[in-house]
Amino acid sequence: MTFINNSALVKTIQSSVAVFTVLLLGWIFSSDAHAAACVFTDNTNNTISVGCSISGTAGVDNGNLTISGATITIGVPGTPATLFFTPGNSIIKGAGGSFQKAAGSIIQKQYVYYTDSDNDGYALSLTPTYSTTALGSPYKRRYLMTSVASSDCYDSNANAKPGQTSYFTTNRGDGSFDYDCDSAQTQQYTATNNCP
Ligand SMILES: [Ca+2]
Ligand SMILES: [Ca+2]
Repeated sequence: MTFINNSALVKTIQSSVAVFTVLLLGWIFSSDAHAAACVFTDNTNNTISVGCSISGTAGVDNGNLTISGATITIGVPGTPATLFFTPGNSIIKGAGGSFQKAAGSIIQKQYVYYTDSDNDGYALSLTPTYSTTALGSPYKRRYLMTSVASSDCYDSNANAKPGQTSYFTTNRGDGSFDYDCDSAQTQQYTATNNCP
């Protein structure tokens, strides 16, 4: 067995450990990319005062966004993101407010739409459409949707939608009686009786 008793080697290892520790702590504490995801509320003015991060595309539909005393981090290196605000609204930098944009990340004025052909507030697809110009029907702005958490199972009949509690005597239009979008056709009356 060989024992190494080389003070230069020991110092090199010690300095390497120190450098690694500094880098690790820097990575942990300097990056807002690990901040929680920003939470925005549509159709009202939002104020962000705690650092948060954005991945993908996020923003406020029909409301102003004020950043104050905190940093909004948009994207991470290698994965840019978009912070949007809608036409007629503003992004306001208050005292101590800032943005940290990864390369390729943008702040953009644009609309966010969903396709809602039957105008029941539920979209057939939960993938939004972003546009810098206003779009008409069947596009509906996100803040006007009833929900973008559940999709419309049939976008050609406004009575067929998530949460529907009424029953109907005719099919919704495609032969199905699934009006509440639970992927089942539920009968209101299931008992069978003989007429006297
Ligand atoms: Ca719909
Ligand atoms: Ca529908």
